[in-house]
Amino acid sequence: MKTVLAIGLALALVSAAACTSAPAPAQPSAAAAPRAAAPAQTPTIVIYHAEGRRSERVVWLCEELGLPYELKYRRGDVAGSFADIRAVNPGMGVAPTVFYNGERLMESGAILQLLLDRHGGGRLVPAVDSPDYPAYLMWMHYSEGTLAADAVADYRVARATDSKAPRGDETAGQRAMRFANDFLASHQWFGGADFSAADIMMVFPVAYATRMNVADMEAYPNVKAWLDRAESRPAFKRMLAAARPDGRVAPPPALTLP
Ligand SMILES: N[C@@H](CCC(=O)N[C@@H](CS)C(=O)NCC(=O)O)C(=O)O
Repeated sequence: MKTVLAIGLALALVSAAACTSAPAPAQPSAAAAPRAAAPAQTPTIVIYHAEGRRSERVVWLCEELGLPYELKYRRGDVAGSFADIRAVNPGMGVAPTVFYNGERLMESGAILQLLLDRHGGGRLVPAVDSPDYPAYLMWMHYSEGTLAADAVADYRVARATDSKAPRGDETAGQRAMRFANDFLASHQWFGGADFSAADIMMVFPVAYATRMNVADMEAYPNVKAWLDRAESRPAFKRMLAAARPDGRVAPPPALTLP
């Protein structure tokens, strides 16, 4: 099994933790002060991954935040990677499966939220009271709850019939792409003004819908421009180098174009 250990900013984080762990002098007014969450220690993060799959979101976020992680997958062998995932997560062998301080977790959106809440320090999330926050939250969930769900359903229906790309009336997956494209007509990013975790969540289903020929990227120019911006980030490129060094491996077959 290929194991990649990304150390990123581990040393910086460790030294920062060391600085904050020194005993603080007692504060007489501490009882009256609002309680802030204690800075989280550098966690151990083990990401069970398969190339080109949703586990890339967790790798990308760790790269953005400079969090150290251990990446487990079999390079060039997606079936083998999934066999390893099932060995550690027999009840739900999906990518990502992540061990966070030894606790087994799945659902990429929840894993991203946990890492941001505990280790993000406010990065990649708009402030809760900012105008961008409601849309940020919507797109965080839309990525799996609407776009991925609808695009995958379109794909499966087509595969179960003639394996041809949808033509004629707009499908649910295409509607979900159009709604995203409309939002991006007036916003740079899905989190509003700045790149955020919502963008990390949205890349997978957008890439899936367009690569599988569920939707034609040319019909969604704002999404196309956004994807170029997102994928040009240095952390995305570091993710690719660590998690997809040979490109996509064993992707599902695309639907045939008319
Ligand atoms: N909603 C989950 C979906 C996880 C998921 O279905 N991952 C795919 C790979 S992209 C998978 O493991 N498929 C294999 C299977 O369902 O058996 C998440 O966002 O983490």
